[in-house]
Amino acid sequence: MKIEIITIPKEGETENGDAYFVRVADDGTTLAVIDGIGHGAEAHLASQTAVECLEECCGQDLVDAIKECHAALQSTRGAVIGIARIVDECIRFSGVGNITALKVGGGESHFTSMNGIVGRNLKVVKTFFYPYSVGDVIVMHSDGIEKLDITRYDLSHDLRDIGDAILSKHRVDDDSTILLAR
Ligand SMILES: [Mn+2]
Repeated sequence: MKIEIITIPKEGETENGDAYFVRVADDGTTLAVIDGIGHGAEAHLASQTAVECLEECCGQDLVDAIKECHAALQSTRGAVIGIARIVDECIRFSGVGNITALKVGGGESHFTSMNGIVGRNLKVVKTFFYPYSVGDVIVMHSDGIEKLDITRYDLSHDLRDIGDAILSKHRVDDDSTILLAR
């Protein structure tokens, strides 16, 4: 699986409040996009705390990983997190808050996230399951990218080029992260 991620801070900020996590292991490929609430240093601290937590705990069940992050982020302003794990022909997805995540291939499947903020306000966390076939493209992004209609892109192109094109067209005034995997 090829994975490309582009993440850039809000204009005028030196620290990025968005972050990502990737782990390729025998038990599957795990992809996460994290958006620390707000922007700047406090958002950066929140999202980096989540990355450090995932480095420790992401071999676990995804719901448990999010609960671990919730505990770790208590002293921060919190973050929204989407985590996908691809194992054989299945994608598992657990999300809290507004990380957009979808799969393209045989149509579009948008992954379901639950409401809440990790570290602040966590209610129900669930894992949803989606079929995965080789060649399908997984797209995940923060709310620093808006109004993206992925069907307008030729997903057979180089993923980095697609990511650059998406950022140039759909970036808004926030930290912005796009993750593409195929
Ligand atoms: Mn944001």
